[in-house]
Amino acid sequence: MTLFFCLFAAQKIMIKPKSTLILVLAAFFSLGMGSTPKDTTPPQVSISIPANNSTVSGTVNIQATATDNIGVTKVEFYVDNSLKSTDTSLPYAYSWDSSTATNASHTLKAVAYDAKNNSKAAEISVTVKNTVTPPPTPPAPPPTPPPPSPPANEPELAISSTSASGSNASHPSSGAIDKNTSTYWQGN
Ligand SMILES: [Ca+2]
Repeated sequence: MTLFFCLFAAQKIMIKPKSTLILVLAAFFSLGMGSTPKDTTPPQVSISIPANNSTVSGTVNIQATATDNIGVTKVEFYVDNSLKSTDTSLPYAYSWDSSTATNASHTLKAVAYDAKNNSKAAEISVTVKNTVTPPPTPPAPPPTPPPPSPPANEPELAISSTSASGSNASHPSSGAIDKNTSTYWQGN
């Protein structure tokens, strides 16, 4: 194909130099000779740390190993399919605070890219097991003061018709005659 265009171009050069130049340039770019080589090969990637199906806690250093036929441009790190970090230089790593995750199984994924955006993913599973600190016990409430005692009852005065104080205390019942004073008490 290249030979065809070269011969074609050479033939045209001798006849019409200006239009031939356009043809040569068109042939040059149509063959991809002026651009970078095509890369359809995706990178290779794996998660080297931590080990698959391992139990982790605290801050977890996740490391990925990635290679490509041309060159790796970046590695993305995902936890449960949520993008957490992108690393563009070696070593491809991400420090994951596992205390932000539940004590359960989680998926860690690394996706490597090359300059042509070819990508490859690698996944592992880990079980998070962090120490769960119980919430602090709230301080005991202050003792409840005893309810105020009702005011002490004053001694009841025994009031009766026969014990009432005053001069009437010894008054006989109405209509009686006090023999001592010969006074007739009118009932009131
Ligand atoms: Ca590649």
